[in-house]
Amino acid sequence: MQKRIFTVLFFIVSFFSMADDGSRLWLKYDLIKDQKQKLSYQKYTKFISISANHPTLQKTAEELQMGFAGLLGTKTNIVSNNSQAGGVVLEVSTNQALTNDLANDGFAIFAQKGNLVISSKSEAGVLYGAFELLRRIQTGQSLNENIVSSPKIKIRMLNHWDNANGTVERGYAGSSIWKWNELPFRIDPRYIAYARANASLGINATSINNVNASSRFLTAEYLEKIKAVADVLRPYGIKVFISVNFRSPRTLGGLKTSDPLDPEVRKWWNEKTKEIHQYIPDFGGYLVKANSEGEPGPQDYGRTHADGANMLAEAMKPFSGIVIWRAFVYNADPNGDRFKEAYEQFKPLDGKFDEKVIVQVKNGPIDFMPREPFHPMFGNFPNTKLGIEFQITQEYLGQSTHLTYLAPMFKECLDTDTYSKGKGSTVAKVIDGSLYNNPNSLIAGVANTGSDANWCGHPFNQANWYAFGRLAWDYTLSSEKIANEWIGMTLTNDEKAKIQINEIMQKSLPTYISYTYPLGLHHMMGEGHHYGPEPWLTKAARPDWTSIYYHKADSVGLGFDRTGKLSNAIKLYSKEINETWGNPEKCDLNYLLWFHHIAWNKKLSTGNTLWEELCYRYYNGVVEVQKLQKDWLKLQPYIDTETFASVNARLKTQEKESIWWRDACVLYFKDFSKMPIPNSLTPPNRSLEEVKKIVEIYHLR
Ligand code: GCV
Repeated sequence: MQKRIFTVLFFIVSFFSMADDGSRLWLKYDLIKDQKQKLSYQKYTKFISISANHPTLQKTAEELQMGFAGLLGTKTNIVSNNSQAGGVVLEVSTNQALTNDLANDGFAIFAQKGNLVISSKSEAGVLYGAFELLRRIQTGQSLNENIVSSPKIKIRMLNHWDNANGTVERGYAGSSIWKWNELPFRIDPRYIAYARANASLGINATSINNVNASSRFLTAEYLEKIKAVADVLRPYGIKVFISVNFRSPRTLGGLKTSDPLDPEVRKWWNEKTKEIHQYIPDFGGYLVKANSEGEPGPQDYGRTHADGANMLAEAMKPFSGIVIWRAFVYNADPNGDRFKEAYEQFKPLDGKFDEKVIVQVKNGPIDFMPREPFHPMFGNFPNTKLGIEFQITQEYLGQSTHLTYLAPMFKECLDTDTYSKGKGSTVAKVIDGSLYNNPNSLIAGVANTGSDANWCGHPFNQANWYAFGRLAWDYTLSSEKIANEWIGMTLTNDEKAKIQINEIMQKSLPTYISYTYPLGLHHMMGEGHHYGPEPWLTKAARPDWTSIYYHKADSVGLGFDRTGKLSNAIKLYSKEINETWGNPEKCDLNYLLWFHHIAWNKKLSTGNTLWEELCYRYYNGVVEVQKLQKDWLKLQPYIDTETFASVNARLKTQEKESIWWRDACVLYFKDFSKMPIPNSLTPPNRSLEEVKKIVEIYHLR
């Protein structure tokens, strides 16, 4: 008897002291401790009723069943068409007053005849409603009010940069989640966990492979593997897309050309598209990176991006799929300005793309830099469907070691006014289709998932996947609200701790920018790996891959003059934007060096000279990281031990590397400014040569 009691006790103790490896993401469903709260939710747990036998409704019911078991400790049966009270009713309906105005994937949740009804016009909408219900229970919210919600953007997508060999381009969380060598026969349970996590946010599309695409993904062997993944994702409302290599008709089809106007090439794509649909009948479509960074494309044959995209659109005509064509293009012109190149290549094509084509534009004109002004294509292409692409993986934002919460950055871009149709013409309204009456709206995020147990490397990087998904559904949500939800579901529901963690998250991006790219500096990172500082990078495979191309430091000052002398990129924006960003006296300091070459001794609105302000910001960034470290330490009692230790250790690295960035940039620019570091700051205790050595180590083979 005693032995049995001991064994039971042992299991209880080891269960509760078990460290959390983060694998459950924000879908932990741990038991709610507050009895009153638990009781208030239990009144709807007698049953879960589904109105039709549909795989998505079945998955929805199972998710609720699992959620209720974990959160509320109840065993809830799934029934069909129940007529009693006290349960959750899942229904696909067009008749409810509340669902009338909903978008197809929208949902309503309301009490009716003693039940809680989740209603939508589509099965996927019911699934999203169920996840909303679980979110509310997980975060302790009341269910007394009706909930009505519709997505603002139609295609909410993750772009995986995953390769056939299992590596992930710009992935910082292990290898690819797709186990190509095991597919199609073994279905890794993580595919299901991945589908649930995305569905919980309303993400409904996934492009499965790197945009630097291998033709291998179009072979029958790989289509069978992709089909196996698509079959797992389908019940969760997620469509699969494939990134394609434009040269595939040659490499795979044995044709002499991949010219998009060649009839044989067109025939090849038509047949390939048909073949794909035999494996994946609801195939989402193609994602294409063409004539960019060495990738093949229609320009190789003297054709335009529109020629290439429209050829694929033609192949897609018999089907529901679309073609997503990326606008991330730039030529290696030492005298040009990369800022303008996508705009200039695409502008003559406005109105020439097939209606099945969406042109996917990065949020900023260069390349996912920590803070970019919005891409000038937004608002200037009234006759082209434009989608937006953000990067969730933090290539330039601390990768897996720096705590950087990205929702404020995504929102800053979406909320900026393009003024293209007068005040209020925000980037978000260009994207959601409302400004130019475009029904096929798209938002994509480059995924940060990998094989690490916690999916994303840094525990806080999960919040960026979460935030992207929530904003893709509704970009009006505040970054504070999103963070609060994520913290509550992932870290702790202690109110005081939640406030402190939220503060850490909100401060994290300005802190990161302060010690890396203050005042609108950009593109000064280590060559190739894009980690750490390398402002002295003068030679690279292309001039626009160096740092000096962007910061233009000289004896006079710092920054890229985009107002007419070197480039007139500012003119791509509206008159209103020219009046602010175009004027160094009025330009938001956060964007100053994006648009202006400012003299070192120029007094800024802060009262400091440019040089002083630069030094203060670099130094302050380090101080802020040290504060983040201290604030995190105070949270230990509220956070699971493994997560706490992981963040704590990463913050130590972050502190060390913030000093690295500060010393590298201050010492390097000092040689140009010829001014001393302000007296109130302690000068670096190493020389520029010593700092440069750190980067050399990174390049050692
Ligand atoms: C997939 C940047 C990255 C590349 C990436 C490219 C793109 O240049 O460094 O790794 O390639 O963007 O978005 O196509």
